[in-house]
Amino acid sequence: MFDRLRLAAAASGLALALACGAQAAPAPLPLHQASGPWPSGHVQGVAVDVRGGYVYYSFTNLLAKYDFDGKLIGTLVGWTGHLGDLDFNPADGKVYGSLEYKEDKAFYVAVIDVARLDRVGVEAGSSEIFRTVYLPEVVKDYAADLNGDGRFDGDDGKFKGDVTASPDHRYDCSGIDGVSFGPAFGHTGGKRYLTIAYGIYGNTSRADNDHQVLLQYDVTDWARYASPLTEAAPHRNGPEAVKAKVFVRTGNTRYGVQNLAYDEASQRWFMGVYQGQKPGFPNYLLYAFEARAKPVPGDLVGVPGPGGKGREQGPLLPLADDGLKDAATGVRGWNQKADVGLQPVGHGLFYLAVNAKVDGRQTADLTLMRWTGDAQKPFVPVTADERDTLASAPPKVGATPSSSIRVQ
Ligand SMILES: [Ca+2]
Ligand SMILES: [Ca+2]
Ligand SMILES: [Ca+2]
Repeated sequence: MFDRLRLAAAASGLALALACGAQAAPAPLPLHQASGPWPSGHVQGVAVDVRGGYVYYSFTNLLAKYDFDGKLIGTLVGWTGHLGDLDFNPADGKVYGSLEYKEDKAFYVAVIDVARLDRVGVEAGSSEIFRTVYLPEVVKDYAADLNGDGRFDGDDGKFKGDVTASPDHRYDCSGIDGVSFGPAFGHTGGKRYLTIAYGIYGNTSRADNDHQVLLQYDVTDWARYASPLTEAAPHRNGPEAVKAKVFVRTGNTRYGVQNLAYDEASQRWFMGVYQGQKPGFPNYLLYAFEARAKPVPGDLVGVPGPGGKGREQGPLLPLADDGLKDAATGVRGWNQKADVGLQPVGHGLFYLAVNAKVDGRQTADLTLMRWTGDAQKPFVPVTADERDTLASAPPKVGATPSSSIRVQ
């Protein structure tokens, strides 16, 4: 009897698996996709579920889900914080995004069960699909009383008109934005870690804000922290420890790393930024570092050491030896807009977003592009033929991007 039941269950499971397997593969990667106009903040980042065939857009206080045909599948709304950059985690099918409440000194990763986002206007606060994990490490740096006057001067309205005026915030941390999964720093393979980049205020008169700061977390046991967010009483459930914390010296960029993305094809991390304003730096728009580069302890230039003596020491990652090069600083990068949407999708293909405001509403336009290796023009749009050729080729894992097609 039980055996028969078990057999029946197995048979129905098989039938289900066959039905799923028989489902049409998603449409090919769209060459273009548009989202909006939305009555929301501007687009902050995109995430792509390549196998499932979905694109996710963060519009600050709205998350939109589309399929590869451009059909709107659902939206998630109803928070007042700042949802920034995103990434899709194929291991659990969830979208991870940075979420900031500066006034509450509360920074979270939003963990969104996007498979269940199937209609427009889902309220995050009352839905089980929206969970948050608190990040004590970020709060410690953001809320540091750096000048030691016994008071934390935070971004709670008192610096209205000039949010960079606070003398506090370690490393000038303004919170978090860039989010991406990728290998442990110094490695190209193995387990994937959630990697989160700080926002950094654009105070051009400070010297301690010239590094990007990146944290890595193992999210395997994050179910124990993931909590519903009640904005009136922000929770503090999150991991005390980070797996890694590294520094990358690019020169100050306003609000740090806007978009963080790990490209499997080139085994390289990309950081899209708002342009910095310090005259001593080249102020590129896009920077990169190699996954294989080992963090090396060294001086954090401009950051005073303990007791104000010497320089603070920290694990440093060098920028990738590619792209434009500033002779004075040695800083390398590209002048490529990558601040509101940068998402590699394999085979040297990337989505890049541009944003626009139409009658007070926000739009995003995505274009599928390929890496060129050209320092002046690192990405160009692909045609359907180029996409199909690249996407059907065996993945070129580990190929240096610039070695494939170099047009200098
Ligand atoms: Ca942003
Ligand atoms: Ca202070
Ligand atoms: Ca990202």
